[in-house]
Amino acid sequence: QGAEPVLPTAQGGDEYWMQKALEQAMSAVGRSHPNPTVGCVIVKEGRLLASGATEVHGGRHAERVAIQSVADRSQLRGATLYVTLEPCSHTGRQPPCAELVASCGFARCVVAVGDPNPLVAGNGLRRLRETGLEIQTGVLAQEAIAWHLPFLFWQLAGRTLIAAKWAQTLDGQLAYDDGRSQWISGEESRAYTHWLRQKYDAILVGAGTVLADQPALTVRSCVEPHHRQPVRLLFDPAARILSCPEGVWQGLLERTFSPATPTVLMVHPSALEAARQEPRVVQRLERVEHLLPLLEGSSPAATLRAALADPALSAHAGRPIHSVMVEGGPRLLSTLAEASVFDVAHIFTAPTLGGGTRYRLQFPAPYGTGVRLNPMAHARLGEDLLVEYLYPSTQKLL
Ligand code: AOF
Ligand code: ZN
Repeated sequence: QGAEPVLPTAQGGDEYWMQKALEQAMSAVGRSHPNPTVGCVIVKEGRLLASGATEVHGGRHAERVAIQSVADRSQLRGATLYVTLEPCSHTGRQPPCAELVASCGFARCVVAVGDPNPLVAGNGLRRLRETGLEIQTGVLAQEAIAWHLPFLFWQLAGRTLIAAKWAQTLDGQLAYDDGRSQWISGEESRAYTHWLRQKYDAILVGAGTVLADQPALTVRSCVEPHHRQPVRLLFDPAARILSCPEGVWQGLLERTFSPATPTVLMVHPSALEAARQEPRVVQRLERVEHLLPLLEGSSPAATLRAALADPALSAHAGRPIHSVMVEGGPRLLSTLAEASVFDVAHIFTAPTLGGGTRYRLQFPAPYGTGVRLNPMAHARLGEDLLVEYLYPSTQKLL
């Protein structure tokens, strides 16, 4: 902590310290769900005094962690508290943070975004203002919204957030024409993807990707500590996965259906019945622990939405599914993009000209024009550029 630079606590310094609070939250990714992972830092005379992030679900909130880490509470007098989400004002599994913050004698409290939870919704800030504390809101609000999006979206829209994630070349290829996709983005982007998977309750891929890659879809090679594996969802309305060649099936058992985390196979019941005519499919089904029947007769988009709202999904997953990240491939991404199913997109662009035509997003433009997305946060990852975009309908909610 001695290495922290001394910065003025006004304006420019606010962004610097809120960035630190966001980093606190991001390093605790996946730990507190379905409670949002909030970050907090306490700064006095331009120096970092304490920091904290939300503990496991039901555990202490970020503000309490940071405040309680300071042995001599008198040090908090006149300090500034930075927090990525409005301090709560209700008694849940934890006592209200606003009361605790109000009792410490802080000079200022800087908040990135409000908490839309109806139990809080401005009451935390109101409580703090009553005590005469100087409050500043909206510092790094876009970044905080991007970070807290799964929680904010669940509170505001009341349904599962659907995020898209893909890596592409400069000319929009998701794989080279020879089918290779794993070398488009660099090592840093791939490590970031692994880390990002923890932010979502589930990862979803289509049958094409499953059959081509037999992906593990787990959190592995990331630098930050990791706290959870997302549930794996295989979207296979036509029940193609169960009829694959034996070598592919063995790869699937080893990786895609590994015991690391539940894998839910989503199929149309009629397609499953047809596939069952093959004796090996019946045998293979014994190895599939989680099978979710999909609604028949609707578009893929409507089918997916219905499946995500099905309570049977959470039962299979062993956790509430408030957010899902769709990782491809190009066919499924195109189908869902055409139907405007996505709420947010994480798009990695590598400095490569692919020059191919086979693996790209392809769908008729709505009304002949495209959809304009709103860039919320960006990062340079090695030579790649990551931009996180909000869809217009998501933007309207916030
Ligand atoms: C904060 N700081 O770090 C977080 C907050 O059941 P509880 O007591 O854990 O409360 C959960 C609610 O508290 C959650 O829905 C959200 O509104 C807020 N989360 N608030 O002041 C935190 N994680
Ligand atoms: Zn709280």
